[in-house]
Amino acid sequence: MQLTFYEVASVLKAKNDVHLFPDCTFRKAEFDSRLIGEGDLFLPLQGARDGHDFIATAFENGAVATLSEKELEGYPYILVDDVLAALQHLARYYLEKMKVDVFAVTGSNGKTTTKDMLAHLLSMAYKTYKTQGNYNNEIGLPYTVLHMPDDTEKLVLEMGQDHMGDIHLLSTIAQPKVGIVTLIGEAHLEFFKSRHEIAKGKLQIADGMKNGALLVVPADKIINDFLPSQQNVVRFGPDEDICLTKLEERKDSLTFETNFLTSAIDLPVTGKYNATNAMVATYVALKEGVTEEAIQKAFLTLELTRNRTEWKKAKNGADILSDVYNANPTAMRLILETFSTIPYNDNGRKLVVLADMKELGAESKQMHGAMITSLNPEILSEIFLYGEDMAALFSYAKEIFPLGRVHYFVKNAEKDQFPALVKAIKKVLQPADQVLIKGSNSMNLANLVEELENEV
Ligand code: IGM
Repeated sequence: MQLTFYEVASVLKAKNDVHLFPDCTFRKAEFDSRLIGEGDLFLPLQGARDGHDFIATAFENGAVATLSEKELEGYPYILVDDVLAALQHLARYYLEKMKVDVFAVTGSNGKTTTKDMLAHLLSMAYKTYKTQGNYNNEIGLPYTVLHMPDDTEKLVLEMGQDHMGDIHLLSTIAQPKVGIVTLIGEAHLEFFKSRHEIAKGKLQIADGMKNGALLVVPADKIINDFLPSQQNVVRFGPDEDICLTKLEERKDSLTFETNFLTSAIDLPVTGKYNATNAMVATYVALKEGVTEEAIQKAFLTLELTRNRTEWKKAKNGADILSDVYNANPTAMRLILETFSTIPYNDNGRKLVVLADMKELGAESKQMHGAMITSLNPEILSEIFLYGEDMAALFSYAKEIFPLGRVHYFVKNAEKDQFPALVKAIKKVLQPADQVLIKGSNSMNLANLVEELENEV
């Protein structure tokens, strides 16, 4: 990362005298103290817990400085009013300093695929970096910016929206050269009243874009009210500015032609929506000077990232909200709160399966127990807890949930009740139910999701 201590202090208008501390160049910036290494800047964000509680751990792990909203003794720090606002401000400054071109992708569906495709095509001609995992919110986006390699030329950023105004903020930080909206969906995970409101929120992608910049959007009429006049708007869809003119689908691949390419493109993935996503990525890559030949070649080696949080279907029809790769207290609380807010299926219930979050250190049991404030017995019908540290949450949950509605399963060096966990869920899961499944990767909940997909 090309940022020095004094530079960051000056950009953020530090409220303390940083010249009491030696200057240095930061290696990288992290908000999770577990990821801090030698030479890093710590960002104490407010998550499920206050990041300021982990400043000492960050320094033990090698941090050379931290941002802070409080005065500190004994550590080099930069005093700011609001660490999150500071992170966002720093990301904006860093993009300008590093002179990278930003490509922003949003949309209810297909944004991850389109981002991956565009980044892959651009990487044929440029040093390209992109959003990793689900780092597409007001924390993840600026974090992604600070994590781009020093030689990055093109940066492809995914922008997620949970609330009105989210995309406005992200676009203002990123100031994209190109904006892409993939689809205005019904997305049941979004806190929006109507498709019209969703469209309004997504079109805020133009808010940080310069006059004349390229904005690629679907032909969907719902966005007509929000089309900006200052940007170069290109619409995609049948008989629109850009469109598919031919589509051949096979078992595990597809071929398409468009109204702007001279030859056909082969893709090692299926689904018409993927042809559309690929067409949009191709259009933008061509505009950036990637050749048609390079694009054709690139698609043959495309690898798409799996969505970390995804909706799946159990064999009996129940909806599974699966998030089984990574866990920290903030992410677990966020998904519990989101899951609790979405509408029920007709006559359906909400069930929750939570497994241990790993590597939380000495306070781990306490942090697991604290999840109780995100478990509402009036909303959630049944709770399944799995793993050693989840025992702490079990002891609280059985106090507030009706008898028999909270189940606990052991997993330790001696004993693993995974088969009993699977059996218990299969016994109660009804076709109209929704079930949230969340825990650290090493808890192997991916196997549980697979079991439910195959047989209930
Ligand atoms: O939801 S997130 O994962 N997110 C990341 C950005 O992109 C979108 C999704 C997320 C967010 Cl939005 C915000 C925060 Cl602050 C994650 C975090 C986060 O990393 N939270 C963390 C904690 C909390 N609360 S990381 C972490 C804790 C690690 N920490 C425990 C608390 C380890 C630790 C344990 C014991 C100690 O004594 C010291 C450290």
